Amino acid sequence: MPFRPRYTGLIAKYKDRLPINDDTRLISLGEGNTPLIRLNNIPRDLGKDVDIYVKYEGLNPTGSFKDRGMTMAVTKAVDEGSKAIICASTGNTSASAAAYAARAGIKAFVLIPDGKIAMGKLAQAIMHGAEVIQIAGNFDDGMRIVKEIADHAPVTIVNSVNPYRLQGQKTAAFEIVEELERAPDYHCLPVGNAGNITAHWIGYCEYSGRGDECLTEACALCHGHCRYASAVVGNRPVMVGYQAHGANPFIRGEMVDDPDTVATAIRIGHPQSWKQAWAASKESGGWFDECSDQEILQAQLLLASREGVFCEPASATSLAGAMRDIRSGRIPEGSTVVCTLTGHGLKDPDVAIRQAGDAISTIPATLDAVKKAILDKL
Ligand code: AN7
Repeated sequence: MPFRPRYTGLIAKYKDRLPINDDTRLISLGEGNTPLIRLNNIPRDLGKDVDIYVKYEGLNPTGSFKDRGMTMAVTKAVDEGSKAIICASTGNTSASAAAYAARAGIKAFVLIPDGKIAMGKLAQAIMHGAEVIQIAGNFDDGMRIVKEIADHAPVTIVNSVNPYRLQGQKTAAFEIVEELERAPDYHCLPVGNAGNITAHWIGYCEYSGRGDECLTEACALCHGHCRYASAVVGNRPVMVGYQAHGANPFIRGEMVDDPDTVATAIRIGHPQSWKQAWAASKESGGWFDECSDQEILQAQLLLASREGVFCEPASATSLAGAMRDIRSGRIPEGSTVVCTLTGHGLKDPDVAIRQAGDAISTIPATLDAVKKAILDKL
């Protein structure tokens, strides 16, 4: 056949592995199928023999990995007759919820922390017609309220406490295994609410399972009887989660009441998938560690300037941590490492310009001045 079938999103592709019926109306924007980019310059600069890949989830329809979970959550919400969805969000979940609600023709309510969300994400929620409710509190306050609201109003929660979200998000692990023809040795992710690290582990476990037996306690849906597990691949990665220093409950081993970091996406102190993420970490032989805001911003700039890949600050946490652990040898030479880049750099132009904007100055609009400017830099 001369043409390949049109890609129509991850539910269509993985419907045999998702809680979906053949006649379910799919709410999709063509999410998933994101590039797995092999880094060239950074491993060479590190002087280490490692293969580092970045899974560029910023290329999903709304610019973050949240779309993988949202297509599932909104598809199920509509299937179950829901007319409205709600989430608390540091920004990306609200952008995604707003877009998929628009697509489905239902209402989205999004609770965002006052003043602490990146401009691009706010613009998305507004443009997609969500009801934006700004609260004088942080993400964790919003989450607490949203979890109670379902008892008081006919709305479906689409935060990752909704188990369908993680089912959609697990497909990122499937894609990685299919491209590498094995699981990586290490998979590094930024951790906020801890849904994504949990979802990836569920995906890897399914692809390495032997049948109806579930290989992980991280999955809240199957209760030990995984319908989907099948031996696609023999290995599973070590799962490594990195947090921002100011929002580091997994490093402290307890909840953090006043989280703060430049990476506003992961400014979360009370992660909802606490137990599941610990299960993923322990079962895989992994660990959690933290990065300073400065390390995060340096990694973001390095990736953009040395590899041509622009991710948002929170996303760069995975690479910042991985580089440190590669340098120290905790991630040994010879390893294949995947870092998830959870969101696109254009989400948060303010932080980027604050960081790199000094490079711009104004000169006279003359040939001579421009010529001099170029020759000075060559
Ligand atoms: C870019 O949008 O929680 O550990 O409300 O936007 O699965 O929570 C965002 C989280 C990493 C952390 N990178 O993922 C929200 C929200 C980016 C993010 C995370 C988020 P989880």
